[in-house]
Amino acid sequence: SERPRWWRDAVIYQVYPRSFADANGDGIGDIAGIRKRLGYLSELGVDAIWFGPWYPSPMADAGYDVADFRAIEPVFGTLAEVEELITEAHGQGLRIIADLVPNHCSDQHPWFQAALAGGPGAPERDLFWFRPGRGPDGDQPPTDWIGEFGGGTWTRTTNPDGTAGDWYLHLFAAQQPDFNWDHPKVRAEFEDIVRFWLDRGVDGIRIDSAALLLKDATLPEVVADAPHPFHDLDGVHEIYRSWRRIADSYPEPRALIGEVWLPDRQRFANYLRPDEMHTAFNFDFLSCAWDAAALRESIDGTLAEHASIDAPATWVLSNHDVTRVVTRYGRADTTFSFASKREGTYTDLELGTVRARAAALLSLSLPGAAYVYQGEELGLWEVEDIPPALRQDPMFPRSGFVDPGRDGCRVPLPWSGDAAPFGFSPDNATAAPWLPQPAAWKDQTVQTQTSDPHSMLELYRQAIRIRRELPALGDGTLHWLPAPDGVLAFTREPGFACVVNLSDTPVPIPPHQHKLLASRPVDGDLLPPDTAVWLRM
Ligand code: TEU
Ligand code: CA
Repeated sequence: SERPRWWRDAVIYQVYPRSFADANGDGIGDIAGIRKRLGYLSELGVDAIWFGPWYPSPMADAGYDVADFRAIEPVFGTLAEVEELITEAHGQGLRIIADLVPNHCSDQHPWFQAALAGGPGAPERDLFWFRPGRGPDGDQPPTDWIGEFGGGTWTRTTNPDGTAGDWYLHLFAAQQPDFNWDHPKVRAEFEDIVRFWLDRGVDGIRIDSAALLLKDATLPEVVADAPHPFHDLDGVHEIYRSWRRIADSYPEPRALIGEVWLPDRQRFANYLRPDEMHTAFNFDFLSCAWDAAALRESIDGTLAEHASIDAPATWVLSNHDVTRVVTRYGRADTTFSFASKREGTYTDLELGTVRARAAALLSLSLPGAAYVYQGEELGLWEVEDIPPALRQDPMFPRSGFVDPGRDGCRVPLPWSGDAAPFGFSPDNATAAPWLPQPAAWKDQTVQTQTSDPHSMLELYRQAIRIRRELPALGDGTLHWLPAPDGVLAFTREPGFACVVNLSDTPVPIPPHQHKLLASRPVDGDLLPPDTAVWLRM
C-alpha cells in the first residue's frame, strides 16, 4: 500500500531545547519541560516537532558541537526520557524530527581527543583534516578560507611533546573540527548513527550544513568562477543516497530534511532527487524582503523547481539562526541579512507584527510544508539589548559592523505570569533563564495570548486548524489571480484563495463566498496594507 508521505504537507514546529521549557529550574530548557508542554503543541495543531541538537555538548555552538552522537546532554535529560518523549508525542499524533550534525563534532569528541593525544601519525587524524601549516615555521594556516562564522578555518595544534604541530580544519568555530568524509569510517559511523535514531522511533532527521560535508582535498583557495573547495561538491549526493536507502528500509515512513543553504535553485533541488532527501528548508523564501515582486518570484521559482522533481516545497519564515521575523519586517529596509542589529536603523515592532501576521497566512497557505520556529507563533521579536557579557553565540564580528550573533532569537519562551522567568522555569528555580527575557514579554505569554482572540497565537491556532480542515491547503498547486502591483493573490483548489496586500494602499478583495480568516480586522471589501485574508471561493 502507499506509505503516507506526511512531510509533503506537514506543519513542522521547531523546538530549540535550551529555550522551550525548563522543568528542573536550572534556567535551561530540558526534555522534562518539553514533555510537560506537549499538550501546547498538539493544541496548536502542528503535525511534527523538530528538536535542535540534544546531544552531550560543551555548548560552544549551542549544541551544534556534538561530543557523543548516541546520547543525550545531561543538562537536557536522559536517553530514556527522550524515548518516552517520542512515545508520548506519537500518542498525541505528533511526529518527531531529530537534528543530526554530520559536518563536524565537538573538540571533546573521543575521536578528536584521540587525534590530538596520539600526535602526528595518529590514525584518528585521518578522520579529520590535519595539515601542516604554510611558511618555513608552518605558522601560516594551510589555506586562507573564510569560515561560515566569518573567521579563519584552521587552528594550530600542540603536539604531545609540547612543540607546535599541524593545523586542523573547522568551517565553523574552532571547537567544531570538520570530519573527513572521504574516510570510510566516517561514513560507516554516520550510517550507524542514522540507524540508531531511526531505531528509536524518530520520524525524520534534519541534516545540518548538508552541502558542506565534502572538501576538495587539494585545498585550493576560493576563486570566483572556479568550483568552490567546500560548498556543494558533487560527491556529497552519494552520502544522502546511502541514508535514503536506510530510511526507506523502515516500514514506517521516515523523512530526511536537508539544511541546504544554496543560492542556486537548481543546485538546491539536486538534493531532493527521488533517491536523496525527501525535503529541505526553503531559505530562498526566508531571505525575501517584504516585497510582493520578490516573494512572487521566490514562490514561482521554488514551485517550478520542486514540481520538476516531484519534491514538496517548504516555507520557512525564521529559525534559530536568523533575526526574528517581527523585527525583520519592522525595519525600513526589510532586505535579509544574517546580522540582527544594523547601525542607525529603527525597528517598528508594531508594523513588523502586522506584517508577520500576514506572512503567517501566506506561508501556511502555499503548497507544501510549513515551518514554525518556536516563539514565531507568539510574535516574539529579536532581543537586541542582551548585555555583551551574557551573549553566548560564537559568531564573529562581520565587516562594517559588529554582529551580535544569534542569541537574540534564542531567548527562552514566555509561558505565563507578569515577570521573568514567565513560567519558563518553575517558581522554585535556582537560576535565571540562560538568556534574559524582556519585561515587555508579559504581554506575549502563552497565557495572555490564549484569552485574546486577536493575538498572534490565536491567529496561528486558527490558521493551522483551517489548514487541517480544508483539502485545498497543504500539498498541491497554486494559481495566481490578477492583482494590482504589490498584491499577491492566488487560489488553491477546491474553493480557496489567499490575498496579501504588501502595497501601501487598500485594495479590493476579489469576489468570494465568505472570509475564513484575516490577519487583522477587515471591514467590507477593502484589504488594508500589510494584511492577508483567506477566502472561501
Ligand atoms: O547552520 C549552518 C549554516 O549554514 C550557517 O552558516 C548559518 O548560515 C549561520 O548560522 C549564519 O551565518 C547550522 C545551524 O543551523 C547553526 O545553528 C550552526 O551554528 C551551524 O550549522 C553549525 O553546526
Ligand atoms: Ca533545566
